[in-house]
Amino acid sequence: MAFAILCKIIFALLILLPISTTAQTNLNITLGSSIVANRSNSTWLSPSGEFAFGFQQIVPGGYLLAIWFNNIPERTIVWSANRNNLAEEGSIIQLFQDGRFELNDPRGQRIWAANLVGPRVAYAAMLDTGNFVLASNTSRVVWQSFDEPTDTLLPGQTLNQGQDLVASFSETNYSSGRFLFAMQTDGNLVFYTRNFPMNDNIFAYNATQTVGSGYQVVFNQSGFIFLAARNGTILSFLSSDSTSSSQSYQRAILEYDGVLRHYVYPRFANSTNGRAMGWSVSNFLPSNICMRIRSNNGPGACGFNSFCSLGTDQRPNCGCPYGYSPVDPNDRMSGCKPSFIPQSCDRELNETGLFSFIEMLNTNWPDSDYDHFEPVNEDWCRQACLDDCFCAVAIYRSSSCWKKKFPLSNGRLDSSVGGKALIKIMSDNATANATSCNQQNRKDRSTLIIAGSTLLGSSVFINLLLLSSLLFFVCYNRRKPKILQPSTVLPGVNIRSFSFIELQEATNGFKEELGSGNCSTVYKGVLDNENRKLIAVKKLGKIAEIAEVEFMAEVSSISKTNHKNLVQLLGYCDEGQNKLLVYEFMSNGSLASFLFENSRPKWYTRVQIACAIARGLCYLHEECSTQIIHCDIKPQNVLLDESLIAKISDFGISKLLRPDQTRTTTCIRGTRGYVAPEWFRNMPITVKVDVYSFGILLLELICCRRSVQTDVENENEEILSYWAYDCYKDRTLKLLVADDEEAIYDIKQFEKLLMISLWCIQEDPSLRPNMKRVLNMLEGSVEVPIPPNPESFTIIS
Ligand SMILES: *[C@@H]1O[C@H](CO)[C@@H](O)[C@H](O)[C@H]1NC(C)=O
Ligand SMILES: *[C@@H]1O[C@H](CO)[C@@H](O)[C@H](O)[C@H]1NC(C)=O
Ligand SMILES: *[C@@H]1O[C@H](CO)[C@@H](O)[C@H](O)[C@H]1NC(C)=O
Ligand SMILES: *[C@@H]1O[C@H](CO)[C@@H](O)[C@H](O)[C@H]1NC(C)=O
Ligand SMILES: *[C@@H]1O[C@H](CO)[C@@H](O)[C@H](O)[C@H]1NC(C)=O
Ligand SMILES: *[C@@H]1O[C@H](CO)[C@@H](O)[C@H](O)[C@H]1NC(C)=O
Ligand SMILES: *[C@@H]1O[C@H](CO)[C@@H](O)[C@H](O)[C@H]1NC(C)=O
Ligand SMILES: *[C@@H]1O[C@H](CO)[C@@H](O)[C@H](O)[C@H]1NC(C)=O
Ligand SMILES: *[C@@H]1O[C@H](CO)[C@@H](O)[C@H](O)[C@H]1NC(C)=O
Ligand SMILES: *[C@@H]1O[C@H](CO)[C@@H](O)[C@H](O)[C@H]1NC(C)=O
Ligand SMILES: *[C@@H]1O[C@H](CO)[C@@H](O)[C@H](O)[C@H]1NC(C)=O
Ligand SMILES: CC(=O)N[C@H]1CO[C@H](CO)[C@@H](O)[C@@H]1O
Repeated sequence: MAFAILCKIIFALLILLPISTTAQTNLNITLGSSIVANRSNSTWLSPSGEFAFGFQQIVPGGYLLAIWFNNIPERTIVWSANRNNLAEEGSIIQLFQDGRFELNDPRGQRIWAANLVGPRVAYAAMLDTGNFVLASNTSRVVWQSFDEPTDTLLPGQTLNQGQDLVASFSETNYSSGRFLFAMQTDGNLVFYTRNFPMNDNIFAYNATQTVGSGYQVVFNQSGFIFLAARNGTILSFLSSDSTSSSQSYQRAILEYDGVLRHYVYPRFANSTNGRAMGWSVSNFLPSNICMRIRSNNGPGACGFNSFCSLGTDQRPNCGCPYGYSPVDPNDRMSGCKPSFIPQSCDRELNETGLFSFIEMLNTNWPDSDYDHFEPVNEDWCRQACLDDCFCAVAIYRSSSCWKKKFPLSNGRLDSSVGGKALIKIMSDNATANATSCNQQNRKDRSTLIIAGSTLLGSSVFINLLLLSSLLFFVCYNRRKPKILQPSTVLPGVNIRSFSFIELQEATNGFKEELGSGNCSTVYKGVLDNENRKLIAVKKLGKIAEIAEVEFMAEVSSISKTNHKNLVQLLGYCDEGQNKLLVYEFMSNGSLASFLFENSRPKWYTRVQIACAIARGLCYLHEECSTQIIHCDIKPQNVLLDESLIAKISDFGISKLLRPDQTRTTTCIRGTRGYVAPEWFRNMPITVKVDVYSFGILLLELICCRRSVQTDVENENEEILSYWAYDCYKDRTLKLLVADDEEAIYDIKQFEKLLMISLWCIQEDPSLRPNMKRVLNMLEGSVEVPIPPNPESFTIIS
């Protein structure tokens, strides 16, 4: 994800890159002068060189006639003439002999012209204030860019009655967008949502309430922005910055997200005042746009069916609820569409059973409700929405239940909202119900054993628990485990309770360490009285915080699992601080060492391991009495027994190992391991995080290399998931397979597994299949459709 952002930044920089060098140095632009929109990048500069007038190429072959900051690498645009009608290559801006100032395309069709009233123009000039002027022979200004602002005000500029700023459509599309900041002729200064693409205004989301007194917005050279009356009295301060414009570049812009921001950029390295060299926000209005836009028609701040929340950087983020995806992945404000087919109202179909709810706290779509009930309880509210095909979302708050219908508008997520949104989505299990994962075992066992004989002598139980670098132990189960009393003997559970002394003896005083992670260490042991059975004893450290109840609840839920692709829990020890788990010992160590530390294992063995892991996960997700999300699927957490049967370890304990209650997102930037993108986002964590990790693991299995490998010759091969998609898309599978002859021989199967893994690593969790479906695809009982680009889901929250 970080990589994708970087790419975007680089792309944006490329677009806005160095133009100039061929600027004219004479300050008066004489009659007859012109600039052609082409690669020669000629410009007219202001005397100091700080501002340039000319063409910027916005899209290939599409030029914007603009003014920009020329002395900073960003080349920030502050004004443009033809934002809604880009000029093609070869278009020409010309100051004609008769004083007309016009932009024409190569065929002479007029794209834009300065609206001239008054004496004849004698010359033009780009001024150091950022104002481009046309003046008469007596130096009277006939036309100036400051009188036709686009979205930006500069120091020295005023916004007068009847003038307004119109936001750009998006960060990179400079067309007129969805918001307006208007100095009205009645004296009121108002922010409006625009009825895009029409020019009328829908909803005022902030206003100074200065009808009759407001006259103009002034941005003065000391960095103050205020609303003044006709007699000069200041009616309202909008912003101020302590650095004057001699120390910093400044601008105020109504940005595409509807927020007016006052930006500052230090002119010299010695005048940064602790700021970074670059644009930083000094002030912004309104303080929380997400909460202010609430209109009866129109989508709100983020588009229909989306929700808006203020990020830590105080910028509005647009998000889609779980189960929804952006209408246009390239336009974060385009709104969201359900990724499922909404409930049918056909009574004969009765789809009630196919739908369930996702909960979002502090979220609401005010004004989309069509029904309100009170006093009711939450269960009643859920059922009422479930039974009602018109109900898209129910809001439950203090004994009240509101039913909401499509399209949902004015969505917001804010701590002041309170209550709970119940978002009705089609259950994952309802879409893929074809074959059960119990219908398995057709191909695997015999071949596994054959393959097993040829392999490895090395393997000790290393890396059992390299919980290591990744900091994600939080895992939230929507189905809460049943709470047990601490003293209860686990009912119906076939595991032993060990004393600490017993385990101390079995491990010879915790002598032979098999592996360790942040919060636990694993030791090898042997049970003397049970046929010298080998065991692995996991000692949980730093667990003073683990509530007794929670430990036993987790042990109970783990102990109820029983599947041949899960490492079996044999017992536990719970004596105060001493909390240990006893597992069967796995003689062939971890998949990580099997796959990466020795010669390449057989293709067929690797495929069987993939199927085995899929079966284990499918069981955890769908078949145990308490659904278990693993949260940390990776080769280190898959162990191999003496017959090379893969077993998943460390499931069910993610809650016990969390260092704190929050998702920690530090240290992850830039690397892309096994962690699903929703960990970084404000999205619910579901079983789909395991599907994602499985997808990465599957890629590693078929390609027999690590998901991130930095010592490769070709940079675009570093991140396996990106490279794999490229190879898939470009039909260059051979690059991926490399010299793996067995895989080359079975290239059809290789491609199928690749396609399955591309489905699993979709950034949008709702696009990922569930594990049952993954298993069906692996087993061949379900076709594998063409996977989309995993990255096609943009970063929206
Ligand atoms: C740009 O246009 C000018 C004027 O037509 C021409 O002289 C120049 O060669 C062109 N430059 C490029 C790079 O096309
Ligand atoms: C004009 O700018 C483009 C990219 O911004 C650059 O590739 C090209 O070399 C520049 N042309 C001249 C004549 O400087
Ligand atoms: C620009 O032209 C005007 C009018 O011809 C003249 O008064 C002025 O001195 C010129 N300025 C410069 C810097 O050449
Ligand atoms: C400016 O131009 C007008 C005609 O447009 C002419 O009458 C006047 O004398 C000129 N003034 C100067 C200072 O050249
Ligand atoms: C910018 O957005 C507008 C409105 O959606 C669209 O019509 C136009 O094609 C876009 N321009 C570019 C360069 O993408
Ligand atoms: C200036 O105008 C404002 C608003 O119209 C008014 O309240 C104020 O009294 C005026 N001040 C002076 C000094 O005239
Ligand atoms: C800008 O406005 C502020 C606030 O009224 C004032 O203190 C300051 O002197 C003004 N600066 C200039 C250069 O006019
Ligand atoms: C910062 O450096 C610039 C030249 O780079 C100089 O003109 C300016 O006076 C310096 N400002 C301060 C506050 O030292
Ligand atoms: C639809 O099916 C559910 C059970 O899935 C049942 O409770 C409900 O009464 C049915 N509704 C109608 C209208 O038949
Ligand atoms: C799907 O799962 C939900 C709980 O997540 C359950 O209530 C529902 O009955 C399941 N539906 C089917 C068709 O298995
Ligand atoms: C899913 O399978 C269960 C039995 O496993 C069946 O009762 C249910 O009707 C199926 N649901 C769908 C939507 O096919
Ligand atoms: C510029 C502007 O209209 N600002 C106002 C926005 O709304 C807040 C709260 O109502 C006012 O305090 C601001 O003055």
